[in-house]
Amino acid sequence: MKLAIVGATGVVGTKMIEMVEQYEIPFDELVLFSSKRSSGKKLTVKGETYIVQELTEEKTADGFDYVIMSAGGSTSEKFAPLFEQSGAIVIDNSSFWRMHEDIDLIVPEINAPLFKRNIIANPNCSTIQSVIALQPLYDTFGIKRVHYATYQSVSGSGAGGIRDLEEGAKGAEPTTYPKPIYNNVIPQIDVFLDDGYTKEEVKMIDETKKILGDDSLQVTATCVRVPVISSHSVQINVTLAQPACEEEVRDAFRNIPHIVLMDNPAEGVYPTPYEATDENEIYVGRIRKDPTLENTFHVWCVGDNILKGAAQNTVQILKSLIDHK
Ligand code: 11C
Repeated sequence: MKLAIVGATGVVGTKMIEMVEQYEIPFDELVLFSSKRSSGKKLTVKGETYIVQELTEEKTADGFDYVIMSAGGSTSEKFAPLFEQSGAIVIDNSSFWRMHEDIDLIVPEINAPLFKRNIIANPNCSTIQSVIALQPLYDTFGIKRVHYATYQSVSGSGAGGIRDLEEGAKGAEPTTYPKPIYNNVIPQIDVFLDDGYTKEEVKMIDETKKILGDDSLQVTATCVRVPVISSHSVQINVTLAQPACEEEVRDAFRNIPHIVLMDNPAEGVYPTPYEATDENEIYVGRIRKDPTLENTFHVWCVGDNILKGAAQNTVQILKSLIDHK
């Protein structure tokens, strides 16, 4: 099996390499690609040293079976179809392909690809952890409406976001964000659209419906950047399709291997980015009834945005394709 990792030197790419090792992806040949700027760097995978190569059009025809990409929308737009035409299955972490009608948008715990095309999209990080938390409720009670309020870490913006926070603490001006993120919160993630929503908010709304396969779902979102390095937090206000009590909602999260329920506020037990960072599971807690709306609950959800939100989900998709081949 010949595997390519595109964007190998980035924040997500380096975690993809760790995940390829952790999930024991059985490749015979591996090629690491980056932009021209990062080419020539040396990276170690499974004890072997690899020199990162610049991705060019010619190299997409080098007989790859699988390609995992995290190199931004324009790179994915151009190169994913070239790899696909050369016979590879591409799993892409950018936002470019996600909402195309013939492209699968996959969280392996929830849905499986239909393969109209051989490009599979990895969802947005804040969407992945949120749909992981919603799925048990969707399956048990049905869901009518969802309101997300996010508290997203700076690693979601890659190295530039981490730099803005760390250098901002020393007084530097921001270069990635429109305002300082150090000692601040910014209610803008990605660009504003004509209706006043941001692109990140629209991603969460559209991708949630696509992954759960339910266009009738009412979803809205406000996405906010906070001065945290790793792990996104999402406050989910969810209206169920049928009545339930708090304990039944809590029970829906029990015994699910990829979810950790931390919900005992009286003992100070609830999840924060501190607990979720570097962990593969999604954490939920602070479950309580919202008395202002019928059948409605608050669920607090925290997940490592670089792991399950990006690199881990991508490599889990790859593993499930290899396992079911
Ligand atoms: C953030 N969620 O935290 C974004 C990063 O569509 O893959 C991921 C952007 C995307 O800034």
